[in-house]
Parts: sequence; C-alpha cells; structure tokens
Amino acid sequence: MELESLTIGQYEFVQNAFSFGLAVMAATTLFLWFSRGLVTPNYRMAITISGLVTAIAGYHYLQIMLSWQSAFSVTVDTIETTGSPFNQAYRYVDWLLTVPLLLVELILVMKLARGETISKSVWLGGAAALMIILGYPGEVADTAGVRFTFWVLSMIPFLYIVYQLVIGLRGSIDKQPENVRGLINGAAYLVVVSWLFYPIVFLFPLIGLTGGAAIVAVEVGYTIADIVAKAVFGLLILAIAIRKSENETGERVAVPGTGTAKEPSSAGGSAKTAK
Ligand code: RET
Repeated sequence: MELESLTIGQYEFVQNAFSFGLAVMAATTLFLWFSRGLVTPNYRMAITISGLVTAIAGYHYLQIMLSWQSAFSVTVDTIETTGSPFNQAYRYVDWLLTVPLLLVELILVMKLARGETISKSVWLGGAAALMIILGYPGEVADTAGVRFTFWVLSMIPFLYIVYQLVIGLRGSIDKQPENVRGLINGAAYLVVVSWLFYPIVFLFPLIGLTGGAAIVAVEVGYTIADIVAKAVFGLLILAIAIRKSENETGERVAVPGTGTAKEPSSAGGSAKTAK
C-alpha cells in the first residue's frame, strides 16, 4: 500500500467513512437487540446473531479507524506517514467471523428441519471462511500477479455460495409461507448483490487505479459494502422474523406508534406480542 501518496482530503474522506461505519454498526446492534422481543422465540436466535454480526463489525471498525489514525501524522496543511502500518488484518478477521454468521442468520430465519439447518450452515459457513482465508494473502501482496492468483482461488468458494443461494436454497425458499417468500428471496439476492462488490473492489488496484485513489476506492468501497451486507441485511432479517412471528401467532406485532397492534381478543386469546 502506498500510504505516502495520500492527500489530506483523501485521508479525511477515508477516516469519515470508517467513523460512519462504526456509528451504523453500533446503532444497528442496539436496534436489533432491543427488537428481539418483537419476534417469537423461534426467531430470536436469528436476531441475536444479526446483532452479534454488527457488534463484531463495530468493534473492528473502531480498530480499523485507530490503525488508520496511527499510520498518519496530520496537521492543518501537512500529512506524513508515521511508519506505523495500516493493519488490513482487522477487516479480514472481522469477515472471517461475520461472513459465516450472516449465512447462518439467513438459514435460521427460514426455520428448516434441524438436520438441514446444521448441514447448510456447515457447508455454506465453511465455504465462506475458506473464501476469506484465500483472499487475505492477495490483499496484502505487493505484486499484481499474487493479488490476482488469490482472487481466482477465493472466487471458487464464492461462486459455490452464490450457486447455493440462487439454486440450492430454491427448494427451501419455495416451502416458506407465501407472504414472506418475497422478503426471503430479497434477502438471498441482497447477499448475492452486496457480496459481488467485494471481489470487484479487490480488483481496483489491478485495473489501473494507483496510489491514494486506489486506497480510497478500496477502503470506502468495502465500508459501503459492509453497511449493506450487515446492517441493511440484518434489518431485513428482522422484518422477515416479525412477519413469520405474526403468521404463527395470528396477531400483528405491537410496534409502538404504528397503531398496528390488535387488542387482545376477549375470547380467551392472549396477546402474543412483545415481551
Ligand atoms: C475477497 C478476495 C477476492 C475474491 C473474493 C473476496 C470476497 C469477499 C467477500 C466478502 C464478504 C464480506 C462481507 C462482510 C460483511 O459484512 C476476500 C475480497 C470473492 C464476498 C459480507
């Protein structure tokens, strides 16, 4: 990484992107965990894990931001590198933990048979971990040849996951209740589209971007992709879990201020809403 070629404006843009990423992850974590009571116990694990993913990401964004700050010494009109490295490993450790969990979230909210849940989680989660492990040596490589070689290797598990999401989960998605099928399809496609950004961003330095511009494109690109893949995806999982809970209890969830809650029925029915 040619950190020396960064301008003050580029440094600050990346710093602000990291700070924004941290704020989004922290706020989403609180929102998801406080919303657990809106869903029935069947779906609480999916929501707990969604919040765990954004919590892990928030912690890593803090570390990434601190590492970024310590790599530079900035005054009003000068910027110099301090010699302290900008540590890429935080991003990859974050992905190693969160990417398999994101797939488990999607599988859990589908509430498949126990054996299917376990086998799909192990295969998809394992492929996701392999994809990240194979990408890291390319990310920190100095030569274009090595970067490209590990990109190709990492694309193999990546394509397997995309295939499973588009084709392999089809049967399970078709068995979902009709009014959540669209949302679950949307979640599977959101994974495919948001994940596609990563291998493309990874290639930026190989397609002519150099110096400060390449660093900005890669760091801001990954940050935007992370926000979509973790925070937006987590909220979609919450929406699916709320709708499925409503299907199973036959009552609307009481979301304060929206006026959607039903009065508990007088015929002995209980209010199966938020605890
Ligand atoms: C790498 C290396 C180059 C090839 C491929 C990659 C894929 C990365 C992906 C990361 C997904 C991260 C997510 C993070 C969390 O929110 C490792 C960049 C295919 C798909 C979803």
